[in-house]
Amino acid sequence: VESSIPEPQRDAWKKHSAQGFKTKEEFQDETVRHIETSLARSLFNCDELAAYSGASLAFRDRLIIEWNKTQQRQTFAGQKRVYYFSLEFLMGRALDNAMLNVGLKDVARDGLSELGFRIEDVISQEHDAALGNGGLGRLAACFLDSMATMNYPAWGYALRYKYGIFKQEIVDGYQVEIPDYWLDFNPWEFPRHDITVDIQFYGSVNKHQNEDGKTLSVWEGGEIVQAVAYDAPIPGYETSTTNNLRLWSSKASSGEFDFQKFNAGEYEGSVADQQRAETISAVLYPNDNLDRGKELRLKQQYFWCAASLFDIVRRFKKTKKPWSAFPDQVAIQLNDTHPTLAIVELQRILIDLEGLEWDDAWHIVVNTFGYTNHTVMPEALEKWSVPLLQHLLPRHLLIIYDINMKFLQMVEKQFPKDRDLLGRVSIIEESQPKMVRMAFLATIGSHKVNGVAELHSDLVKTTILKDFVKIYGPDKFTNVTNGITPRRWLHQANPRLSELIASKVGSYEFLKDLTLLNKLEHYVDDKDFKKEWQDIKYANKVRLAQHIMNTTGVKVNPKALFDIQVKRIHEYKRQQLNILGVIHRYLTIKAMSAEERKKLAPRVSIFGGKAAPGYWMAKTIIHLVCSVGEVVNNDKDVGDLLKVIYIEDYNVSKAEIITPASDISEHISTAGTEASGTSNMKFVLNGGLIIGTCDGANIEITREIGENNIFLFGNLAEDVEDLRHAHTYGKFQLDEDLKKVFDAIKGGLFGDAGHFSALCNSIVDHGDYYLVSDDFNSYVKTHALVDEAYKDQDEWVSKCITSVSRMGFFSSDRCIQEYADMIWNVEPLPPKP
Ligand code: GPV
Repeated sequence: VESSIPEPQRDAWKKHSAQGFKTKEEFQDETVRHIETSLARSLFNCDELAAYSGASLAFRDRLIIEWNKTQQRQTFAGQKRVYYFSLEFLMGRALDNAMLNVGLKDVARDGLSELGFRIEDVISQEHDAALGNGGLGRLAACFLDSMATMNYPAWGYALRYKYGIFKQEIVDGYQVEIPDYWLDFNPWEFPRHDITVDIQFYGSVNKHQNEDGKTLSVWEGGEIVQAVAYDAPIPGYETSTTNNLRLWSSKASSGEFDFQKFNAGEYEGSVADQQRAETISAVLYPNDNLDRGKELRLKQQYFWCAASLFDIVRRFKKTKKPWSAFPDQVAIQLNDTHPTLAIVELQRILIDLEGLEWDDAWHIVVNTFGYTNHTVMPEALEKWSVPLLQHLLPRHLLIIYDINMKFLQMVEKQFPKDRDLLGRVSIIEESQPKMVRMAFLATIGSHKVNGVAELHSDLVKTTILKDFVKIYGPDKFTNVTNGITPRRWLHQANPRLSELIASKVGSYEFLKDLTLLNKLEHYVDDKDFKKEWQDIKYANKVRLAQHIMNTTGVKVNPKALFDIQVKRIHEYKRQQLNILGVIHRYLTIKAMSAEERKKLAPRVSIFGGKAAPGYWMAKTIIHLVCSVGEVVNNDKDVGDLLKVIYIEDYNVSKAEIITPASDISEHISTAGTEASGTSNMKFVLNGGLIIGTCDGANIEITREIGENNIFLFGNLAEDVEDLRHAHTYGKFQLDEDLKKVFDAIKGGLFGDAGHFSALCNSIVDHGDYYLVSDDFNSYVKTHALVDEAYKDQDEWVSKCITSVSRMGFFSSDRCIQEYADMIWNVEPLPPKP
């Protein structure tokens, strides 16, 4: 408090308080001032990048002013805050979003235009903030947007990676990874060099007696790394609430940059120490739905959790409230198990540093945390080896042992006769080496556990956490079906459709209450409306065709049916099923007469997505898609009937171009493997239909929009286990049509067949774990239905409009409402009108 400006001087201060621009004139003032001073450029030296930088700094100033007010207001109100812990925030670009959310895009468009720039060109200068892999990271970004829009006092906590997800180049049909150094110029972050936390690693645990004769465990020695805060403002839509995303960057602590070494002539050694500290926040791990157990990743997790908790505890202590009030002030949501160490760290702070009794501390911990699970696939469930934890975080391992012991004692009391149960639910897996099961620890340390779609939440309860349902009862486990923000994924990505919708439903209010889309249903038979709808879709397809032309040199016909699958490349997501289906289509076309070909609807099969750098099968799938494209796109017999495209470097800003341009998109995971999926929602919201399996949120989308408006196929989740069992016991029968496809590949139709043998063998010889063969026939037949349906454009458009009108449920605003009511118990704090 001693850093406040004294009362008598405050009027002078307030007179000069920053306001932020409102009018076009003021926007231009600010933009030009930033270009001339912050960037030291002139009107003789201002390209689009400089214009982007100047405009962004002008908007950042505005956001920071609102940020300051929001934070003061929230602190003063003293109500509970939400802290969303996520190792990934896949934010994409910020300028367009900031312009739309503060309602000044038109002002900026006019202002920039008078200065000689087209707003679209300026916006597209921005480098995506790509601190995430896929759906999990994008969900976190949508949640930030919704929490700010709904005026919840909420912060995100994450790492400030120097390198985001790699950039993908396709070279000769293979994926090549390029490091994504994105911090060269990032106007959106705000360094807080005064907000730092020292984080300890390694060392040992020793017993000490305090004055009262109590034995304390003291964690001593090891090394210290410093966490420095960087803040990014998160504006809500049509509200002045501006929340915070705090990113931690690592550097050597001031004591660590060893001047002794320096004086002893070991300058290089001390610089090396510095760099070693900085590696903690250097790079985002590029794996999606896969756990690799690397030491540096564990260091990232602890570094981020410890810094964030220190920050939260520091803030709580300023309120002077008793520790028992902590869960009334703080809700922490764990985005998957990556931040599970936060549970252990809070327990450590409370018992070792603050002197609370174990049980009192544990009560606070459990009431503070909620855990969101995003997968039931075994290879993606995190485990950390006990020796590694022992080495890196010796005190935390002891606390994990104590948590486990008390938990197992409780279970034993409850189920005295069930000896196997204790081994099954123990946090420690008795393997060689022993492993800590993070999903179990997260479940035990949280008051609520949720899955991300109904089917998935049921699977959580019947598979990986079955025993825990028996122990805690069903109420600890719940579902919050995922959603997406309509601001970015409709209004920003598809402004013309958003405008058309607004003209029919009366206002842009649907962007804040997406259920208002249901008013569109009155217009399903409105001829003029349908015509406009089709025109917009066509324009969006032309835009994508242009992008494809510019980046691949392949000309595609925007009148063809655009069939799109863009997402991370993964065997469970089954891009292999898609490309094998495309080959089947190609072979069918080749076998047709000219007459038959005339009846066929032209198609463009579009793929996009990154493969984890070490995931060979995923890379092989990319190579197969590219190889098929080479052959098909140059086959004169085929012409416009089929084109196969790989869009390089799929990311958030590309998704904003791709999503509005689909006629049909593919969400075809093996039933029971895709926890929810969120791109399915984006495509339907933008007036595309989907072909999909009965998996994840597809099921709920079907329930909302009606089964006549979706193309479902394939085996059900409940049958998957039996089918796999049948494969392993010799009853595997390769689908007839699929065999022809494999014969074509083996015959060298798409280049050296050796490249694809492992991919084919995984299906033919190695048990077809993802049921590609079992679902092939049903997939191909369903695509034939898609072809038929597309011929009746009038009916097709009706299906699209009906679907959009029923998508209200899938707004991330609805998710946040559910989290707030069922899990966090927090209230919004709207700004004063
Ligand atoms: I675990 N998800 C992801 O993107 N990365 C991961 O490491 C894990 C899960 C995804 C799921 O695969 C999607 O089904 C889901 O929609 C998304 O998380 C958000 O919940």
